[in-house]
Amino acid sequence: MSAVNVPVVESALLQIADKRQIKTGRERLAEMSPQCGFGELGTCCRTCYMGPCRIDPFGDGPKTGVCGITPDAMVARNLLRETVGGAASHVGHARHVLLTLRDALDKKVPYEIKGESKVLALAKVFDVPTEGRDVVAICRDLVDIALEDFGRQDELPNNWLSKRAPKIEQQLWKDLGLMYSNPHNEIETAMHASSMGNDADPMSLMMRVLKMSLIDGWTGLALAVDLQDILFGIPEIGETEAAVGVLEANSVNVATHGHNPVLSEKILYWAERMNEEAIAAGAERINVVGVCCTGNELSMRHGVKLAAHNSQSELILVTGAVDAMVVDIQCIWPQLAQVAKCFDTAFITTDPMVRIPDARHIPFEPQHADESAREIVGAAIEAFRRRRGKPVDIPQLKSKAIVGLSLEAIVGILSKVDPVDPLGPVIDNVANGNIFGFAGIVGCSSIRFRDGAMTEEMVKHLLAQNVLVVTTGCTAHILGQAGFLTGEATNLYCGEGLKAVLSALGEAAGLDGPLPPVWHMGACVDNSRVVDLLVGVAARLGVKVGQLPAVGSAPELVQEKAISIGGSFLAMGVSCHIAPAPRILGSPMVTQLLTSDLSDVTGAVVRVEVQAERAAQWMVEHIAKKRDALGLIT
Ligand code: XCC
Ligand code: SF4
Repeated sequence: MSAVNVPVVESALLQIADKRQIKTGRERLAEMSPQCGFGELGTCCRTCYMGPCRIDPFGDGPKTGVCGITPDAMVARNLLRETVGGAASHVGHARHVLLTLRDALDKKVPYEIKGESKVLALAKVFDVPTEGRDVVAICRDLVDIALEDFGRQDELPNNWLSKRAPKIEQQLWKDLGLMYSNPHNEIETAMHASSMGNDADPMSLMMRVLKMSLIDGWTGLALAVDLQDILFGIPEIGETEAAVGVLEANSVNVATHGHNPVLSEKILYWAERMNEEAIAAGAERINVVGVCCTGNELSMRHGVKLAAHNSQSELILVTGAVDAMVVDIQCIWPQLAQVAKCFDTAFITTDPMVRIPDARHIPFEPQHADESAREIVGAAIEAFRRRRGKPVDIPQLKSKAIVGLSLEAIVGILSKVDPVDPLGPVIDNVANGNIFGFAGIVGCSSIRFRDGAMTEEMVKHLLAQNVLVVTTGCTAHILGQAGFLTGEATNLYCGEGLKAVLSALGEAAGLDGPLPPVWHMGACVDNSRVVDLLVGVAARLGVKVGQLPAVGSAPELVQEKAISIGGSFLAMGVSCHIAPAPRILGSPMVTQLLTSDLSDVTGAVVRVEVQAERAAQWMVEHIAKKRDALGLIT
């Protein structure tokens, strides 16, 4: 079943699954095909019980829903609900971290402030006085500001938007009516407006999509990341390894999966302290590895090894070597519980929102974080006891990976080249074309694209043309496994200009070789770090973010969250490539807006392209246009 160019890790794991007769997502996808054409076009509506209604925009069938709604409005309304799903996920994540931080300050939960410098940096942004005050007091003010953002009922804009986002763009958003107050009110309003018999104007609905995306970007991503940095520290550059070969046959392997480091940080903490118990059970040690975004969080801050991206989450279980897979929220396939049952693997859910039949549920609340984490690590040791002596099948495949490139870490490296004007050398190299431009390649891993190695192929083309790549999310796992997060990749794939810059930076950073050509900036929420980087470069150049020679891409779209993140880039003026097509093609109006007319509104467009080389080529051409407009050499 495996095509020739299936990435080697998947190919090895699929063979094991095949041998053990375990069905995988690829087979379920094949059984599901052909998938629903109305759904793909976005012209299927189930909003009320006169429906479901479906419109074939290309055939002779009905041209509106039973209620008379047009395909344009139907598509926009469906897209809005996807964006709400994404924003609700990120805002919920941020709020959980916020409440944990609040309780930490009152010593009600066993967490403390590890990122003092972040507290001070944010105090500046939010005009919180620092003179003669201790860090807890300053942090309390920040927490109050964030809490107020969740409660405000008036028209005042949300603080995390108005104080954290760049001012020029805010003026545009104000003019477009996109400024928001309380994210919960807005989510309610969006669900209300998109329920039966409300907003039926596609343009109005699309503005709601952009507004919801801003909520995702600022009260979701930025807030979550800012507060996580306060609680767990700002990531620093470090080295780790990626791919299934990081599992160890004779160790207690604990795979942390999900998104929220409030859980995984504690698992790691206790795993380090329970090694003796593991050794008593016959193991060499406890080996915590990371899956998906919480894996990225741990690798960014602690160099924890990266075991699998989302579409490999079931595949690493077929090794039989994962003793516990512990999950928090988002992107958890229910199938994992079924695969775990075939082995001694303890599949452990922890969040009341994520209950999965056949999973073991160990509730994790920050108040009892230590007890729960100990119980979870204990369950992993127990599972190892059961597994001990049985054969496991771990493909010995892994790559080195440099991680931890937070904005602060990047500025730290650049400061060694120019302490007074850290961004100066970057700007010079953009101007002379050594760095042709920037691409944020982010988002999920999709079995619909894995077999063609969509992401890896795109990145090769971009690097050859001197485009510096930053990455987050499951894309970072993909690129890590393929070796792109190493200095060798710089020598292997980059054009001469980019190679020269990265070699100089590698030396400045004290690395043996060049800096990698792909910078791992974290989990999906850490796309706010990408935004902060772009905002910093734009400010230094005195231009708008949308004028930068920069472009985004989600080459293997899976989650609603990727839609709302993409929307927040579009609102900033950053154009985005995406594959597969979002569910908009059934609406001529929405398609025209996103692929073209939006450039007159925010300056950005969406480009759908499922072929890697063509996608990369579009990105390079887009960057070239931006360079032209800035009068830079192309
Ligand atoms: Fe989920 Fe974040 Fe997508 Fe991976 S990249 S499939 S969202 S885990 Ni965030
Ligand atoms: Fe059909 Fe309109 Fe009801 Fe949607 S809201 S299901 S289009 S009648």
